[in-house]
Amino acid sequence: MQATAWATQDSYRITPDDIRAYQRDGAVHLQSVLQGEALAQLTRGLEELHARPTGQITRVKAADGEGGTLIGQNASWGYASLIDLVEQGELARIAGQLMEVRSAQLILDQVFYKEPGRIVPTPWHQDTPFLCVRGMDMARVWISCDPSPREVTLQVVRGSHRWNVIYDTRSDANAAVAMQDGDTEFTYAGMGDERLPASPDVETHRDSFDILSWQVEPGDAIVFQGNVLHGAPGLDHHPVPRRAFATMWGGPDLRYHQSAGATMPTPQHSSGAAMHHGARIADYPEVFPVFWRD
Ligand SMILES: O=C(O)CCC(=O)C(=O)O
Repeated sequence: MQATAWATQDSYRITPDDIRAYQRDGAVHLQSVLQGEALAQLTRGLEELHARPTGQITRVKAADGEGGTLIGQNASWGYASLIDLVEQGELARIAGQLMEVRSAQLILDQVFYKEPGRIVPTPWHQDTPFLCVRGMDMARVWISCDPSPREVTLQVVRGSHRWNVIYDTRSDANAAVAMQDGDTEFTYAGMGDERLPASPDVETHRDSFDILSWQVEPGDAIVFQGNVLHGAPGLDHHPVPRRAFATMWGGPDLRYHQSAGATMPTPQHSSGAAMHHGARIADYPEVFPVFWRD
């Protein structure tokens, strides 16, 4: 993947209100970020992954064995449509402007392809404990290519990015899903840090949390800060797939973090140079490629 081209499509204008909402609530809903050919390109990429799942793929079902979700990590390595979308730099710019930083580096991208019928929930979690980075300059751009009612769309706990706590990946909420273990599957086993508190089971105690949810249309984005608690509810009968592409971006001051457990693979492997715990990711553009500069 080469960090060469900047935005080539019509640019989505980030307003001061968008920035305020992102910084205050930890999440903001942006309408029609991708349209026309860019939206078609996203849909093509997700369908290619579903038809030909290769690379770092995880399969998830509901706890009772029903439903099907494919999660593809670093999917933009393997599918031309997704690589191109990332290289255009528009997603990076949106993240960078909401974070109010001067450049945006790719930390991770993932496809969440939920097949129609039984929609499998995504248990509530923070993204941070899965990652080898820490800090506030970390924005996730989640884009749907389907009409997605709030019953199946990503939801967030408002303001949880400012609680100043990183939870572990373990949570009672994880019992809602079954990861399909197989030789070829990418596994989340061993990720996290057991010394951290378990992530709260927000779904069971929804009334105790201030939850933001949105109805989204194809091409809409929800951008949220990496420390935000978030999840997506399941649904018994849903007529269309619920397909989303989520890219995680870091500003230059985000710090490399040597986690006690395993972490998600980085977009590029280190070129052999040791990365130092606490160093700025700006020092490692060969590992976290830059796709936008102001
Ligand atoms: O799309 C989903 O169901 C989950 C997305 C998510 O957890 C993420 O983007 O970090």
